[in-house]
Amino acid sequence: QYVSDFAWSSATSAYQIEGGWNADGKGESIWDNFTHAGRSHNNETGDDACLSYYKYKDDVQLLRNLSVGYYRFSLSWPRIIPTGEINDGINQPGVDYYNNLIDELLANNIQPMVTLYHWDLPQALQDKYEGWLDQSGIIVKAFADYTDFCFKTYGDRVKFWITFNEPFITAQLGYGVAAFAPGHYSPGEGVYYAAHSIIKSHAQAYHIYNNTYRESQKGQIGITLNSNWADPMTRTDLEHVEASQRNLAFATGWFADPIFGTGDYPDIMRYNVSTFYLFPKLSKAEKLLNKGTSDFFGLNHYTSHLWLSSASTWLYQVPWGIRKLLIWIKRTYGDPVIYITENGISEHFSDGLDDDIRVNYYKNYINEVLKAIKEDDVNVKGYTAWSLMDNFEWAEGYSERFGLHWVNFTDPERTRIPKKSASYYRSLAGNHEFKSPRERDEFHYGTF
Ligand code: GBH
Repeated sequence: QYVSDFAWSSATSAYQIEGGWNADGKGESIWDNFTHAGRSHNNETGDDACLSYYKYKDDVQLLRNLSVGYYRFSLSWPRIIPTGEINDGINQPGVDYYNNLIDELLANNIQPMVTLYHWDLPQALQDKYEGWLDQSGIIVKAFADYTDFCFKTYGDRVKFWITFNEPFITAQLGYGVAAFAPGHYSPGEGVYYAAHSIIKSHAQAYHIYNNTYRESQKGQIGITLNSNWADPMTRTDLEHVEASQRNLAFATGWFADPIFGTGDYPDIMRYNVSTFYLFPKLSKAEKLLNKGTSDFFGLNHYTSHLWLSSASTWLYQVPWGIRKLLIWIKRTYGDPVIYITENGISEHFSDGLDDDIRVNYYKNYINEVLKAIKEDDVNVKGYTAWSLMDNFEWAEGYSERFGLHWVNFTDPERTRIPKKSASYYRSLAGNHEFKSPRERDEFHYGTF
């Protein structure tokens, strides 16, 4: 099955692969701080990770061997602006690192998809202003200045921008339950205020791009949300249907309604939260500023509630969940262009190159994406496999491997070796194909 102009991609993020945590003038991020305080699995850190700060040319060759046309990676804000505030100065070697990576990608015919914020806030912004909890406007301004600098510096070559990766996770895990950096515990209230300033920051960045750079640079800009599918246990029992709707509103609508919908938070969310806590308000002007600020719906999808498991306790294999979710996004948010910006599965640290679990996962999930495109007319323009290589899995350290490439973390060279899934993914991306109908039927009808 051939879908023309489909963007095949693979992804990583700065803190998870770069290493060089304090190299050449980089500032400390909240993840440096969090892991140095021993807050992740086994006290593991991203100090070295996959050493991609030094080995980016090797990474580009991995991508080339995968035959993908795109690479989704993120910029480390404190590598570019060590304190987070541009008036304190920029770090030229950090700026150059991304210039070199972008040039190397383009020289190999791979288009950069750049995430501006994949969780590694400059620690100084956390210390001085409480990071995303700040409601004074300083954090919004700092992010706006940073993104403006990135558009100006890299926008001649970068045509696909993602402002935030999974703001839900930053708010909920970073400022709610404190499982992720910066480890601030405020589940009832802080969590909603962190989200509030992220949404405003996103909108500012979008308008800066739209007003100042879009015409000359001709790129797209949007946001990536994570979303699980919440299937109601039955469709005939109202309680189950409402539980599913509540879950989708709290997990996805929280950010999607302001940006892709009405401009405001979902009513069902305000109603439920306000019963116990203060829930932030968006003014009329703010709603207008939020509404429509994404050229595409960036979707990170891994799992649905609840079926076959994996190495990650939260990740169940439910291929049809992605199709249902895609249909739901189409219906709820007016048929947006959708890029799947992450999808993937983990294995254990001890697992090796024969990753049949990942081959099957990709086969089944990508098959459901194809059905959503062909049979349900969902406007999916791209698909991204998480991840290009095994890397630092946040609070789980190195205990979970998500890569198409296996990384030897005890080898100072951090050698990367393609797994079985790399050649499978290459066969799809290289042929611009999903997969043969025979295989598709076998897996679809055989397994589920
Ligand atoms: C994505 O998040 C991230 O964008 C990426 O950086 C990450 O490596 C990848 O997924 C794989 O996890 O407290 O039990 O919920 C996906 C959402 C958020 C799911 C954090 C796991 C932590 C475990 N992830 N969550 S739990």
